[in-house]
Amino acid sequence: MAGARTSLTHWGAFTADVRDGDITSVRPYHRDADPSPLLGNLAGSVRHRSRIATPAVRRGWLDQGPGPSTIRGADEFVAVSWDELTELLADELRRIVDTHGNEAIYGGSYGWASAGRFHHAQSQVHRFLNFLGGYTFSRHSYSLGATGVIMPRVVGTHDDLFQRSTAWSVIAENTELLVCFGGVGVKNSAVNAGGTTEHPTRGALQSVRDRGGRIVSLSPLRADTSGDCEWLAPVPGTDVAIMLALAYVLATENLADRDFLDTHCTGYPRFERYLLGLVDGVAKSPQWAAAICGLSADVLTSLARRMAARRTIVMVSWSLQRVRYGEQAPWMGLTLAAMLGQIGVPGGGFGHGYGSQNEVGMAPLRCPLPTFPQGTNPVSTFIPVAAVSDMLLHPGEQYAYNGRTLTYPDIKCVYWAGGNPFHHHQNIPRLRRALGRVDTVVVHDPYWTAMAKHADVVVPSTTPFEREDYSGSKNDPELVAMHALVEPYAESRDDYRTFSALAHRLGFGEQFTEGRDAREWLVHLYETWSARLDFAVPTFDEFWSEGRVRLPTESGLSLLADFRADPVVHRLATPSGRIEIFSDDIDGFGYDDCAGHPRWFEPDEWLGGARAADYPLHLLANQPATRLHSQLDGGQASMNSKVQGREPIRMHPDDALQRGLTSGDVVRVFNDRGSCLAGLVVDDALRHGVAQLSTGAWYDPEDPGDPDAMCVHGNPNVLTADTGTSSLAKGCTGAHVLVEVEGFDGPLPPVRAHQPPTIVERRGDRPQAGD
Ligand SMILES: Nc1nc2c(c(=O)[nH]1)N[C@H]1C(S)=C(S)[C@@H](COP(=O)(O)OP(=O)(O)OC[C@H]3O[C@@H](n4cnc5c(=O)[nH]c(N)nc54)[C@H](O)[C@@H]3O)O[C@H]1N2
Ligand SMILES: Nc1nc2c(c(=O)[nH]1)N[C@H]1C(S)=C(S)[C@@H](COP(=O)(O)OP(=O)(O)OC[C@H]3O[C@@H](n4cnc5c(=O)[nH]c(N)nc54)[C@H](O)[C@@H]3O)O[C@H]1N2
Ligand SMILES: [Mo]
Repeated sequence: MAGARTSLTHWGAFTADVRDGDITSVRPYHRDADPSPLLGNLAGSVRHRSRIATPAVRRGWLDQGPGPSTIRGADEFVAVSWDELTELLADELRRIVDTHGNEAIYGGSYGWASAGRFHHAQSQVHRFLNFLGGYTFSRHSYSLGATGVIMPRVVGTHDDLFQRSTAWSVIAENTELLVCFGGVGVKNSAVNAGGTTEHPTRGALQSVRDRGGRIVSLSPLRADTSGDCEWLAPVPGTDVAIMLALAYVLATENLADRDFLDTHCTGYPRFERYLLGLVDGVAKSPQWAAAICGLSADVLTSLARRMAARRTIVMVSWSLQRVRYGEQAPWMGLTLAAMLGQIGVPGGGFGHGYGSQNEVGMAPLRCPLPTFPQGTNPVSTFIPVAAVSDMLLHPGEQYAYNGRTLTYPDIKCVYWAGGNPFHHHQNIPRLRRALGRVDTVVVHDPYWTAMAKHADVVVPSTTPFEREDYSGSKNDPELVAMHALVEPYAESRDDYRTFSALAHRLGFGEQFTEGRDAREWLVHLYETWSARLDFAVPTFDEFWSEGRVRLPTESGLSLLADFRADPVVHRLATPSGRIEIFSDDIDGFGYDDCAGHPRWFEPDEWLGGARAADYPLHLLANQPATRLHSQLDGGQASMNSKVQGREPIRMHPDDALQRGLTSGDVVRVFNDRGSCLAGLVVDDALRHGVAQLSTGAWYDPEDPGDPDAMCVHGNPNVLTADTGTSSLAKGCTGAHVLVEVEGFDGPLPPVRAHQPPTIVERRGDRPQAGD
């Protein structure tokens, strides 16, 4: 059958060679101009030793029953049969619901899991829990916690900023100056939620250069932009001060577009009073910003003048809002672009996340996608997603969020499928204590991640390569068939099958499955989708054998072009219908950490603050170039980058020299929250005083019984602060943290991150997992 072995990941489409039940090599999709190096993690991943072979239950939970426990993460597991697992888990869910109500189940289950639309773990778990009677859910994402709340308030949308962003083709043809806060990195644009078949970023940047356009990358790391650019390396966390200084030059040199500010924005005069120092006596001048950001006042002044003189797009990466006061950078970037008056002009204006994810700059589809219905949640209790530890540790407490006062529910069961909180959450020692408070932790995953090791009930899922599915992204032109490449490993099952069995046992099997198996759902979803389209697509069978369907897209978009052309007809979904440089609503909340207009707040974790006396290195805990988050950390591309088996940490030569360290050393990275080992790479392509340790090395505590144990592998989330962006959004702030680094001279602890925990057989007839 033609294309029988095509599949796809969040980082690209490919054809696979398989042998002995595993992928041996992959070839990227031939139409992908810039395939992702992350494809290198796939070979050997299906039968990797870190796979979960059988259902398993934590010894203490099995023997003593559900309840709070400090031993999670250090206990042994008992292998059980699927029938036992289904019975134990269904009974426990029934107990929780009957005793504590559905609100006591936290089913936010954040995480990326697989690109397939049917076996999308979050959709599966949410549909299941909805039929169970509901669950406490989460809002927003770790990706865009601050943006998700601030941008709808000030520009009336969140999704459109990405899905209807100015097309790369328009930038390639029109932009003269790209000013990229956080760079415009091709490492990140490798990835797109729901999969991708094209990677245009590198090519588009080259087209800009070929036309004589210039790229200014403001980032502590040179690697954040591919190819030639003007690299300005400010002190991390100071971008808002830089943007204010640029705005100050525009305001004081008569370079701001007053017409655009009058007709399309509201509140500029109030913001300008702050900018000029009429409110607090501090003019936000280039001299003021220079002392904060470490770039010279002349550089800032001349950049502002160049921006006003050319077709300029202000790009703000998502990383800039994953910090304390993260609401300010996207809001100020938008304000700066509004002052330049080029919003809605081809190739000018504002962009958020070019180089953060591949969808930005890709043309949107002209049609919907097939989707697996999740049903409705009868429970209305939710948390902002990164408040998970706060919630578990503070049941019944009130907190401020987006103009409201909410109360944390009393959670008894944490149910996770398709995410890894020991990857994504901050302050892991605190997370471990928080998880210790609940009665039951359930985790579905194909791999023994740290989250699975901290669970009571462990459900072995299949990988996307052991089942059938298809991709789907609102900004990718193809729907790709994900064929089953190999048989499921050991006793692993897809999440749909697990939830179907649980649903049957709990009495809502028919409602959950609607009588369909997975293949029948794929056909059903495809056929109901294709019947709604106003153009013809192949039948399911044709699609399945062809391996792909090409879908129509909208080309040549410029963000907010309609609004620019007619701000009355195309008013924004903000209270004023305009861009809100001053928001009466936000001002009215009276928060001391987010005011009525964008402004500079001194971060807690930055080199200009008091903490830097003890922890003088600014660590960027950014997304890894070698994998997607924690996924396939044991794969070849990821493992090749490790130093003595530890995640690489990059440091400037001066900082290494000062500490007597050289490349290849194992170092201890620490602050008052925790510590980890990492492998040193000395590199002059970052600003001095800055270190970089990507997320994603699997958490590997030296003593699994001690929540404060050192991670011997290099997970930066043992160091990061579990603090929200502000009272407005309470978004994730994991991007930055202050640390100190020293040589590690003791005997090197072994890395056990990718090994299964101890698993015992309950009865003699069952195989031992991990063999
Ligand atoms: N310090 C710091 N922390 C951060 C960030 C940062 O910048 N700095 N970035 C944050 C961001 S933006 C994000 S999005 C998060 C990402 O955090 P996550 O999305 O939680 O990370 P992943 O490693 O992608 O976790 C996905 C898990 O799903 C599993 N999985 C794959 N397929 C399936 C399946 O079919 N079924 C089931 N049940 N499981 C499956 C994988 O094995 C993996 O364990 O991290 C956040 N954390
Ligand atoms: N390869 C790969 N790609 C990914 C992911 C992955 O795990 N691996 N994850 C995907 C996901 S879920 C998301 S949400 C996006 C996230 O996209 P981003 O949030 O944009 O990604 P990061 O890698 O955290 O940050 C990008 C760069 O911003 C720079 N930076 C950090 N802090 C500052 C600062 O204060 N000022 C300035 N000027 N620059 C700063 C860093 O040098 C960093 O390399 O990435 C996506 N793409
Ligand atoms: Mo993300």
